[in-house]
Amino acid sequence: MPRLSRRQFLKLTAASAAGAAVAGNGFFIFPDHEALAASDAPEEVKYSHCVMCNHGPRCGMKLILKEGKIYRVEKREDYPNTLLCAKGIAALQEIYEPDRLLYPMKRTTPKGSDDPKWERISWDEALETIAEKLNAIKAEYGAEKVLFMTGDPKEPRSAVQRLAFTFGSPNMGTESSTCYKATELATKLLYGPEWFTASSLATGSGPTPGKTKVCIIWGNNPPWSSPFSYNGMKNGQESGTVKYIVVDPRITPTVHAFADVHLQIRPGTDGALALCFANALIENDAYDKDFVENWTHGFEEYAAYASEFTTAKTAEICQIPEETLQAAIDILLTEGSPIVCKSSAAFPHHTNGINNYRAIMSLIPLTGSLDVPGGLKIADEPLNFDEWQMTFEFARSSDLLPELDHLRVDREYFPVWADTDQQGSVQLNRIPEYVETGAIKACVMFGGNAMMWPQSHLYQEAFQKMDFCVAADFYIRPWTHNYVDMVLPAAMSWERSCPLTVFGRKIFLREPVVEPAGEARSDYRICCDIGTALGYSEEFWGGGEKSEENCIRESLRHLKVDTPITYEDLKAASPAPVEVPLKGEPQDKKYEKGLLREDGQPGFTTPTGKVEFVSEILREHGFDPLPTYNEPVQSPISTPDVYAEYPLIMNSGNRVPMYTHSKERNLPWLNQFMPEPIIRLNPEDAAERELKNGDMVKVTSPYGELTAKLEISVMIKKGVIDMFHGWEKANVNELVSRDFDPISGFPPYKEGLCQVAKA
Ligand SMILES: Nc1nc2c(c(=O)[nH]1)N[C@H]1C(S)=C(S)[C@@H](COP(=O)(O)OP(=O)(O)OC[C@H]3O[C@@H](n4cnc5c(=O)[nH]c(N)nc54)[C@H](O)[C@@H]3O)O[C@H]1N2
Ligand SMILES: Nc1nc2c(c(=O)[nH]1)N[C@H]1C(S)=C(S)[C@@H](COP(=O)(O)OP(=O)(O)OC[C@H]3O[C@@H](n4cnc5c(=O)[nH]c(N)nc54)[C@H](O)[C@@H]3O)O[C@H]1N2
Ligand code: SF4
Ligand SMILES: [Mo]
Repeated sequence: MPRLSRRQFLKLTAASAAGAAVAGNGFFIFPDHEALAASDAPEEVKYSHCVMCNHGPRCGMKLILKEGKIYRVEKREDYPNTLLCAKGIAALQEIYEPDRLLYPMKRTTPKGSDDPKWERISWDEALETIAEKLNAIKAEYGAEKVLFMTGDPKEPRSAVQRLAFTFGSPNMGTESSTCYKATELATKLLYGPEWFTASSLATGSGPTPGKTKVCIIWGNNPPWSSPFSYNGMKNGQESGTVKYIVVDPRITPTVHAFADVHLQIRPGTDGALALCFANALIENDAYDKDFVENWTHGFEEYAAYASEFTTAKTAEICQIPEETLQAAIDILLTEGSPIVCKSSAAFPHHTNGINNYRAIMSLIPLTGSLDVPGGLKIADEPLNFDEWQMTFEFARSSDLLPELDHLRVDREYFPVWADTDQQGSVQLNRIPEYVETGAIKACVMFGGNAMMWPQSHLYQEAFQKMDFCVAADFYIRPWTHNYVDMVLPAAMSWERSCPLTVFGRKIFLREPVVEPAGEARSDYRICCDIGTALGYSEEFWGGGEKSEENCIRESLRHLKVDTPITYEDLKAASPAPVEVPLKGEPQDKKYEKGLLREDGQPGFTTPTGKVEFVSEILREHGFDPLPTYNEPVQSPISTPDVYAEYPLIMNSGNRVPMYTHSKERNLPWLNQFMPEPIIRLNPEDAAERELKNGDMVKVTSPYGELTAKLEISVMIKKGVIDMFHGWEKANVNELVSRDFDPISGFPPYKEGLCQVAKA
């Protein structure tokens, strides 16, 4: 323990109680920290947000500085989150990490060679080169040949959209090609493509104390994946009036904390389970006839199809004991409605993902739980911020995108996705095909990660084959950047002020707390600098140091509110937010009042104006319009021959508390908890293979293999493996197939087959 005065020590430990628990390697993260802590220099307090789990500006942080350096982080007072998690506390190590990328770099060896031999260049040279390359591609082939993309960092998205659409390319995509967007697509098919209806319903919600009767949690583990939403769910539970059904192949902390009944389901079969619930509700007359009659489309067809999913048949499909399934059904029948379904952005990682999720979300209208107190609420009078916290008009998805829409590169592969997307998020999962066919020739990426995709090497090869590829990141990540031409240093959360932070109707200005490291620039500034270099000086205010402020001003200029809110208003209120009041009272059953449609008519924005149990959009695209249950493309039932050789189901990418995807393994405060890749097996599966805890094992699938350390755990269902993604030396995505869900284009990360043996 470094020497501290008693006063300083108490302050430090009290402030970071959670930090003390995780900070096994000591508190200090750069050499002068110890001196800083001990010094009598005055403390400065500043406020910001944490983005360590990529949720955009999220948990509020109070930062304590001395001599311009942050030496302590705490939870921000009066802010809607709990204590900081281990990753939030370790953000201090991330910002002062010695390996950060500090300058623009260009490769000096041809793409394809193992070592790019990076060479430092000036920002001027970087921007000139980028402009020259992109403008040349635009002149010769068209602007749409340039792909703009972001990886999991949500913050840069609006600025990257503005850049792409101003340049003339509709081809801007995000990592939500594997995340949130499929839950949103499924809800669009049910409730209508209007953005705010779909986005406020997409991942469901937790229960309202005293009002909700049943909460069904489908494949979501918030204690580890989003501690801030876990607390909201806990409040519902403490009211004592809500019953919980948890559906998960693993016995997670969520199961421990909530489940009245836990359905330990076979991965990928949730659609069958949801149809079985629907059947039970319909057969027992326990559904909302009034809502169904007046506000839904296709009920007869849906009910007839659901009737195939008897308890006995469903128990067999889902590999759940019939009596446990019956116990869940009994809860639904005896408790009544409203019910809520809570799921996650990562839920539809299946070949039948959209339809499974449609079947789940159909339970909401069936039980009359839509937009009623205690049910699944549609946002009241949403502000016109996009999902990434700047206005649509700022992102220019409202004015420029419609003109460019016909040039989208994804429509030929995933037309339902392309046709229902108004924000401008092309489906990225076919990047290798886009490059192979010449549809894409260059890429500008912010926080991209080739390891996020199944058969990752194909994406690495695609970046390599492009005429030009530039990536902005905090670090040089060889697994992606070895395949690009240039890297740009990005400023971290505490070094930047964009985007705005928006919670409901509260808007916070986030002011930078410290200077960016080296020559790092914020993603918003990088977009403005590139835009200006490309020749769009007016649209990007000439780039430069005032870029972020200019972006915020432009975003606020378009905010649809009665009294305009200015940058100065936000600055005067900071660190407190400016709150935009609702016009009048919150409304229930907005569909009855014409509040969901632009034409002011009652109903929904679907083709029939009703909630569609059978989807007319899907029918028009040649798909079965029902929320059909299809077996995973590879499974014990659909491919028994593959199953004979690979008898374990691959459940990959379930979140761990200490890492976010491929990030944070370089931070000692986090790395100590999981220093190497592990794979979990149920004790019976391990015993059958004569494996012991800690053995190094080889995991093989028809597509690839890897080596990891075995952890034997009752947490995982027999017959299924559990492995986290994002490990460079054991990338589970090399084992995952590219059998995409034909509606969403999502990869089957959480199904597929594999085998485990001693290495
Ligand atoms: N097998 C399997 N694969 C999966 C999943 C799964 O469950 N299983 N989940 C999928 C899902 S849901 C997701 S969201 C994706 C994850 O998407 P990824 O893009 O793989 O996420 P990360 O590994 O966090 O990589 C983000 C990169 O961005 C950089 N970065 C972080 N913040 C910023 C920033 O603000 N600006 C810039 N310029 N760079 C930044 C980081 O340093 C890192 O290199 O993975 C998908 N892949
Ligand atoms: N610490 C940390 N937090 C994160 C992230 C991170 O990488 N690390 N990533 C962020 C991102 S981008 C996302 S999308 C969210 C994801 O948030 P969550 O979806 O809550 O992620 P998980 O914790 O993996 O929970 C998914 C659960 O689904 C279960 N499951 C797997 N297959 C099936 C199935 O077929 N049916 C059912 N019913 N359950 C299944 C898994 O066993 C697992 O317990 O987390 C976010 N938060
Ligand atoms: S849950 Fe943890 S990592 Fe995520 S924003 Fe909050 S403190 Fe940061
Ligand atoms: Mo995600």
